[in-house]
Amino acid sequence: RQHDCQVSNIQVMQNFDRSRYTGRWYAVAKKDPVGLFLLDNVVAQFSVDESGKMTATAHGRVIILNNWEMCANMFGTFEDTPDPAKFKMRYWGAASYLQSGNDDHWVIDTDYDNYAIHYSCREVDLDGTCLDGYSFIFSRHPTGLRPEDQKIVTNKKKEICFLGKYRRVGHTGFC
Ligand code: ODT
Repeated sequence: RQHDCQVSNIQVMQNFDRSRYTGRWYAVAKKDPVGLFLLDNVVAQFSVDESGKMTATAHGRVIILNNWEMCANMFGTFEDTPDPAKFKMRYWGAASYLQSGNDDHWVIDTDYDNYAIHYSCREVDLDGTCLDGYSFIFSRHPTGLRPEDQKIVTNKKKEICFLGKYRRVGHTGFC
């Protein structure tokens, strides 16, 4: 039952290989959570440390407090779970007034070289669907997804029940 929108039935990347996932990823689209934070110019950089743990940094344009626009520098550490494609992400900002938290971080699909689909449900509804979640579509290419990857990504957006809820994430050089 792949399209019943149950968070617990969402299929994630099989045999996820964190070392092949390292390096730079450009966000090309985002489904926002309630109280969105990262607006655009979002770039994530994943690493695997000497103990094998995944870590990441990210930056992006944000608007904080009274309409103050800035580039947020963010850090994340990832706690492993029994599923190699499902992590718990603890994150915080370089400045104390930036968001921090602990979110699920699932890798839905990736070919490691071109595209990746990230998913996080922050709040599961009583019926088992996602009440508040967010998702990033990443590309290795700052210019966006290759045409041949778009079909795959559209299908996955449908599987995670976020189809039609994404907006394009621009890269203007702000960060
Ligand atoms: O932007 C939002 O609305 C919610 C997302 C806030 C989390 C940002 C935390 C980034 C910490 C550094 C980790 C980078 C990895 C990013 C990959 C996917 C998105 C979190």
